Amino acid sequence: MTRYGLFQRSEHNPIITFRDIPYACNTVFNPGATLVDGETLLLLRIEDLQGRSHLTVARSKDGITGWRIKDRPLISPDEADNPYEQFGCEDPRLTYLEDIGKWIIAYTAYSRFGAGVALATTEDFESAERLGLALAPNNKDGAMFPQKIDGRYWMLHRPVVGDVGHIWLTASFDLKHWGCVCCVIEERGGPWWDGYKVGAATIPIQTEDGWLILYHGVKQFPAGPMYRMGVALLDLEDPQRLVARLPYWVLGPHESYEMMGEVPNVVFPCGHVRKDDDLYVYYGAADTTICVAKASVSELLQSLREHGRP
Ligand code: BMA
Repeated sequence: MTRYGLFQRSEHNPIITFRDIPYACNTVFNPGATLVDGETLLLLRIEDLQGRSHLTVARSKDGITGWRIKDRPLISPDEADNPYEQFGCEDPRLTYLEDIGKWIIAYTAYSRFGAGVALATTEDFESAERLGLALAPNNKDGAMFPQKIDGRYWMLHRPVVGDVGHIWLTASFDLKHWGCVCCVIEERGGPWWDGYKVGAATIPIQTEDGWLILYHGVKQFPAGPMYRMGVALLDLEDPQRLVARLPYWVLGPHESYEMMGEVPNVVFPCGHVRKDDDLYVYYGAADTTICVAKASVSELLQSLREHGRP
């Protein structure tokens, strides 16, 4: 792994490209991630040759090499007569909920109505059951917390109103009805690296200091947007309270595979796998390939203690 700052990129990057997919496609990016039976499982966002995205399962023993990729999608806009995902299923985030013994897949359902947050469940990643749209358009970046807090399920999400996109929080007793809506991480405006839009990256990570939140921040340049990753901390018992946020980004487009592609200058993480103190973050590079970078959870927390503020 090559080390710059808090995150080190794998020397195998990009770890998955369209050439690894066992059927014809355009690009593969923005994967959700989880551990299943000790193996890393990625739910890949694959863009087909019509321009629409679907979600396909990949597995690897070490999470970096030797990917075994399914030859058909787990969730695709074709298989369901679902008007809210006719333009595609994008950017999945995977959360295992012990109380129901299933993973929740939160993904962006894209249609002529705009982008909304859809949920599905799976027990084995062989088949998935749709719960439908949880949050109406325009809304993206749904990322569920891995356990109930105060008797409720919680989810980060990013509604867009006009040109403004902050990270909000919502809660539910039954995974169907969502309420208790509040804003937790704001875009910082002006020239900030996360001044234009922010959205959850991977699902929240439980630590001794609070819920560690990886998020993407967007800065608008004349040549187009720049997507980078930052970190923040929410209170463990009351995730509505922002405890700290780093002023600087921790991963941004520097390598050629992040700066060139379908959409240049994008690192867009949707999944992580934690192995003790090591955090492997899986991200889409330039909306074209999949990469991984590693950080130490204790170093991220130390940086937040030293440089973070609410
Ligand atoms: C966001 C999402 C992501 C994409 C990113 C960069 O709005 O649509 O899926 O990776 O833009 O193009």
